[in-house]
Order: sequence, then C-alpha cells, then structure tokens
Amino acid sequence: METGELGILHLRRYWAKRLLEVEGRLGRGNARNECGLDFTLMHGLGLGIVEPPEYLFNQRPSYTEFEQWIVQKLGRLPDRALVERLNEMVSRYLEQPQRTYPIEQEDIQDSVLSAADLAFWQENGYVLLRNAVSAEDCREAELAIWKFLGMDPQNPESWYGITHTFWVSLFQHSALNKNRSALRIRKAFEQLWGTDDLWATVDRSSLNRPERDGINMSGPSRLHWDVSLALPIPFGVQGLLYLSDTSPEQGAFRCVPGFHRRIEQWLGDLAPEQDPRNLDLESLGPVSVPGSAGDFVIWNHALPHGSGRNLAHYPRVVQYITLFPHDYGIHPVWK
Ligand SMILES: O=C(O)CCC(=O)C(=O)O
Repeated sequence: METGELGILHLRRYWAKRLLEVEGRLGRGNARNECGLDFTLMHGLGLGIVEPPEYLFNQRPSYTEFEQWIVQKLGRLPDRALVERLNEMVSRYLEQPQRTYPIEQEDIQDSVLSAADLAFWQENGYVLLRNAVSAEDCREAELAIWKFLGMDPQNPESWYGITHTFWVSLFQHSALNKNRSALRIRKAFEQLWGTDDLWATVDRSSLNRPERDGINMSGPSRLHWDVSLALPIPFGVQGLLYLSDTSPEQGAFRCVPGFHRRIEQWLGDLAPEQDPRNLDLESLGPVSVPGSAGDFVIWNHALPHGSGRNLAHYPRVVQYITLFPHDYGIHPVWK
C-alpha cells in the first residue's frame, strides 16, 4: 500500500475516496465497507471525522497538501509510535475478521467500575463514573470552550449571540486532548468492551444554554439513536464528560433505562409503516442523568437518548468522548 511523507497506511486511499465523493464518483464498487477503518484512522490520528472531510470537500487539495494540513492541524508530526500503531491497526482491519464485543474473557487491570456499577450497566445500559477527570482539568476545558465561543461565563447576555446553537466545533485543544486520554475514562471503556486495544474519538463539545423567551436551545433534546436500527444492532457505547455541574433540570443527559435489552423485540413488533425514529419515544420513560463537573456518563448506543431542556440558570457544558476498538461492528445498512 502506497504511503506519503507521513508513512501512514490507508491515508492516501482515504483522501482519494473523499475527492471521488466530492465529484459524485464514489460508487459502491469503488470501496469495500471501510467505514470503521476510515473512522478509526481519522480519530486515531487525532483529527476526528468532521474537519478532514470538510477540508477535502472545500479545498480539494493534492495529497501532499493534505498531509501538510494534517501536520498543521495537529501542531506537530504524528510521532513514530502512533504511526506504527495506526499501520498495525490498518493491516489487522483488512486482514483479520471482526471480533464480537463485549469480550468477556480479557483481564482488565486497575478497573474503575465496581461490581455494582457493572450490574447497573447490565440492567440499565448506562453508568455514571464519578470523578473521571479532575475539577481543574474540567475547568480548563470549559474555559477553552467559552473562549472559543467568545462568551463570558459570568455574563448571560453574551450567551445568546446568533451564531451558537448547541454543538461546539472545537477539536484541537490541549485541555480537550488531556480529557480524551484520561486514565479513569480509558479504564471504564476497557471494562465495558473487554479489551484495552481502544482508540479515543476526537469529537465535538456542547454548550446547552438556559432557555430564554421560551425558546428551547437544547440541541438533540428529541430522543434518538446515533446507530443504524438495522438488525442485529452490534454492541456499542457512547460517552460524555460533564465540564460543569449539571442538575436534572439543567439540560442533563437523558436516556431510556434498560431499552438495550428490549430494542430488538420492540422493533420487531412495529408495523412496517412505522418509522421507529418518528414515534413518540418520550412515552418509553426516559430518565435524566445529572452529574458534577468531572463525572462521565457512558451509555449503550441502543438506548434512545438526548439532551434535556435547560430550565436552570447556567449552561450545561459537555465534552463527548468515546473509546472504541477498531473492529467494532458497524452495520453496513443505515436504517
Ligand atoms: O448532549 C447530550 O446530553 C446528548 C447528546 C446526544 O444526544 C448525542 O451525542 O447523540
């Protein structure tokens, strides 16, 4: 496989596929099911999956320019150990069959979720890991977000400019990166997947403002799934880190407890004309999951979930972080 200056396998193919997509020429025949590979490569490199396609679509750069853009975004050359780990991941992705998760047998050292946490997880499909990150690290990340948005945490008038909606597209920041590599978060994901061979997402953050003039500003407050509902739904998890203390009425995360255990039956019982995503999911009984700054929520992606409406006085500030194995199942059909 041809590599460029950075020596990263599959990167050139990723670049070429995105450019074909811009031109509408990436047919089914052009690419194997490489969603998981593209996903892991971009997150593993530290870029995430939002900025690289945006840059490629807008600029249509040469491959050399793309590599230069990566170095400039990261503020450094990817180090040798990372390039080696990525290249090994690419080879394994292409050559070895996917594993079925969670893996029961692997022995995870220094666990952070207790037996009671794990029992709660099995039953409810979510779990709250207290003090996943220090108050200081949360504060750093929160301040980075306020600064990026050009808002003053002490001045509510500054919160309601027209440009901010809910999501915060700040990806490259040392405070956010530090949280992505927090040890307690890593350990919790290792316990739930059953492996320590995990990659961290480089995802967005969000700032969920108190409602004003009766306008709901709570982003994805409608309950939803981020995974395909084509059966079978492979095991998967998502996570968020509270950067500010969050009471239940302050737009806390919400989900339907235990739905991962009955989703397949529920989907199977729907009439063919019923679209699960457009049904009244509120009637399924969602709960709010409040937390203090530094607490981390992990949920099974089969749970309908969303943010809550913020009826309090201070924004809820959150960083999304998920750790995942490169070969976790992604259903090829989106439904
Ligand atoms: O921010 C939240 O509370 C929910 C986030 C969400 O719905 C999502 O990540 O899909």
